[in-house]
Amino acid sequence: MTEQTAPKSPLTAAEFADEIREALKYTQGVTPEQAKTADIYVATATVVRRHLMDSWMKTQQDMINGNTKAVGYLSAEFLMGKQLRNALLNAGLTPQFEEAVKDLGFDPQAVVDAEYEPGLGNGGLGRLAACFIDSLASLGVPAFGYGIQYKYGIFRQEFDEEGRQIERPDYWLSNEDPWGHIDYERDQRVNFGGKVVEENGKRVWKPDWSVRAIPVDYMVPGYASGRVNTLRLWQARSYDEFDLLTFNKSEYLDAVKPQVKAENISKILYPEDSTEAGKELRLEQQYFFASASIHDAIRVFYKDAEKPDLTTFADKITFQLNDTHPVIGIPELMRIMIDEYGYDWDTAWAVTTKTFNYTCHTLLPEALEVWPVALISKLLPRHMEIIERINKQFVSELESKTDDESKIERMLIVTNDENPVVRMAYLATYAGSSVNGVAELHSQLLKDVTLRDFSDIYPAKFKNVTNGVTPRRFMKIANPRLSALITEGLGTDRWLEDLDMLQGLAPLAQDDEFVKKFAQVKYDNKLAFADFSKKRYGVELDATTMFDTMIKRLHEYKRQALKILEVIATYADIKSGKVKVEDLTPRTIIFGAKAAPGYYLAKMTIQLINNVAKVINNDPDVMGKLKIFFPYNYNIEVAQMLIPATELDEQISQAGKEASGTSNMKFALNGALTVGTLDGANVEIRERVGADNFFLFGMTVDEVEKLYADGYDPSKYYEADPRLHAAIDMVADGTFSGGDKNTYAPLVSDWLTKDWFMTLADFSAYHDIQADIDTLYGDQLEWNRKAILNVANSGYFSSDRSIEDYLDRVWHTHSLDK
Ligand code: HBZ
Repeated sequence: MTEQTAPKSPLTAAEFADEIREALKYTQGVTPEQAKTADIYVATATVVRRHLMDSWMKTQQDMINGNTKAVGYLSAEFLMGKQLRNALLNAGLTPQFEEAVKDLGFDPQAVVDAEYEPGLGNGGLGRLAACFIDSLASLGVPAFGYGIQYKYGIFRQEFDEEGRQIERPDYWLSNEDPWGHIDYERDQRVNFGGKVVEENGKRVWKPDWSVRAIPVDYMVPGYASGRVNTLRLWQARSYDEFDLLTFNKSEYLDAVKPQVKAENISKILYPEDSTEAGKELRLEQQYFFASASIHDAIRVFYKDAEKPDLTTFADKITFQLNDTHPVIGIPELMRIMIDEYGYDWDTAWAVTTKTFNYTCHTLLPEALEVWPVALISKLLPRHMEIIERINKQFVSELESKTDDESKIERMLIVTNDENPVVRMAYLATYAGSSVNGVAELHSQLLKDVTLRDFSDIYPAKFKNVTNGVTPRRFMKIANPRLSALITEGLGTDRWLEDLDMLQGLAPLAQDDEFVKKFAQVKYDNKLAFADFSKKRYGVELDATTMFDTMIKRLHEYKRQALKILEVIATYADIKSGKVKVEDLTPRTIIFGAKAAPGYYLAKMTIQLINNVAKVINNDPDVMGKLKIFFPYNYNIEVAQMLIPATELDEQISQAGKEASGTSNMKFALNGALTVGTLDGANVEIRERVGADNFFLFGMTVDEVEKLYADGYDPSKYYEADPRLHAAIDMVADGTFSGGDKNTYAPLVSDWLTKDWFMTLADFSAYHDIQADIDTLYGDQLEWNRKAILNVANSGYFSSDRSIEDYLDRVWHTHSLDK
């Protein structure tokens, strides 16, 4: 494989091996003979870090000393995935690594696999943050990712005998973390609680407890840019580790109480992906990292000056709020400027409104975060005062712009009902310079529906930045075979930095020889995935069947139920003899999904899928023509194996509910065809790859709205479609629960009486499109031509392009090297 433009390191493989030996000796204290694979991994990571060190320090210096405004990406989640291969690629050290490790007698892939995947995110939002910091570094934009170093990441998922999801703690730090550098000297104090008093005509916050925020720094190496940015994740520690007095009285547990309270803050990532847990601890987490990060930026950019000139703050850094989780940073910057540095309100406001921008990632009203005034008052009393004042100022501003009182009432940042709450999305929209959605359709719906009143009054704030994904991890690393073929087809590997170059593949879709090579790559990827599933999960897969995949968090709006009902309906057709097994296009249907632990129907859907799998996979009548594989604990590692092996990608959410989706982009870039609704970024993917190369079905946003308005009755669809009827009956009659009719009763009852996301209404359309899919699949040359066109026309979905759009439309800054 050529790596023409990847940064060339002067290091030879032999030198690399020597450095690994040295690291083994001086950091781990083992000889190569004693070393285990995990030791080689840690030593290699140490070596790679050392080689990135000069670029890291230079990037920091250039950022601090230059005039280029930096980006602070504030995110409660960074779903990074394993680091080693990415760091090697970006440092230009992959070939030397392969050779050196083999020379030392180890298998390079085993060394890479020895890394434990950090799971510091729930899903799309967290992974997007990881793709974005990769692109920021690759484009040479000075940036910090700021977040929390949770001790426990997203739970490890297991399935029990009954097919139910079990959540196990994910203690990812129980192994050595060679990437994180803990920096005790650059800690920050974060205060909580207490009260606000009047002193010399000033409001003074007297907090009653504090936590020590300690940064753990991760390098974020750019690809071929020579730049290395920083991901700074905060760890919470107590100031009074241990209360000796209490301990001496033998009250051992009480003695560690303050420590426990403080450390709880960075203990666990909330496994929520849609609704709020409503936990006090969660607000503590949000304030903890927002406050520490803002203070940190002041420290970095004003070099610890006693009296920094914060009127220039917005020229030093612009903060992107990744959803509402860091929005408490807005009153925090106000407070810092007014209370800590003595600025007046208007000056603080002018700086704050220039500093923050907000990205919204949802359309579900229940996912828009609100915090009870009572809770904020208790935890952050001074911030509550500031928010009240912002709200007051907002209302008078509105009164000057509109006479519509009900509109003003609807827009209030602090509601004035019996149990008032602060609406964080509204606070961010009012106080930020810009608010953006994450795909064209989503941004439009934000303007037309979710934040309509705001877009009426502040139209210029509303922007769109369509999401993207990093081609380094999700093509080059995940799919080396396709990457090599693309490089061969284009005659260069520069496409990894300029993904629009994939366009050059379009003519090759007509070249049968190239198409066959492409088909071979897909087949080899399927074999590799089958091998992985055998080794990791003990499940045999048949690589000659169509690999049909649905991977995403389990949520009703995403409609995993639609997929499984279609499979069940086909099964029912086989059992009743309506369909001859021999006529079926054999498919392997693969699911990957975690459900929020408290999300009852989502968990029940997981259980159903597992039990449908058990029945269908073992029924001789099916003759192996349909097989369901649901690997537990879907994560980035599994995604990297599965996406390159997938032929059909399921993006079947109810129109108007998926903000964007990002796996849809990864699949298209890896040559899968999509079956999908007109939702999120599917719309833009279809526009780009061409309607002929995308399986579209289902209601549009307008049709969905109309059906809600007319009164939706799912039972009508059940009565009207015999296949749907049969499928739901099979779930209800105990076929997938050992004859027990109660097991899935809540799910069945929800489908027939509520079905909020209209799974039943879209069922027939979804079934009809399957015939088109099967027909095309029967002509492998045609299928693969279309798959190539998907790759060729999806370059737009690089996160490099997303970052360019943010630079242009939102941040108004640029690369250090410009
Ligand atoms: O953000 C996802 C959207 O559902 C998806 O359409 C989009 O592509 C992606 C990136 O923009 N949203 C999430 O992943 N949201 C969360 O994970 C989440 C986590 C904690 C919350 C709320 C939402 O409290």
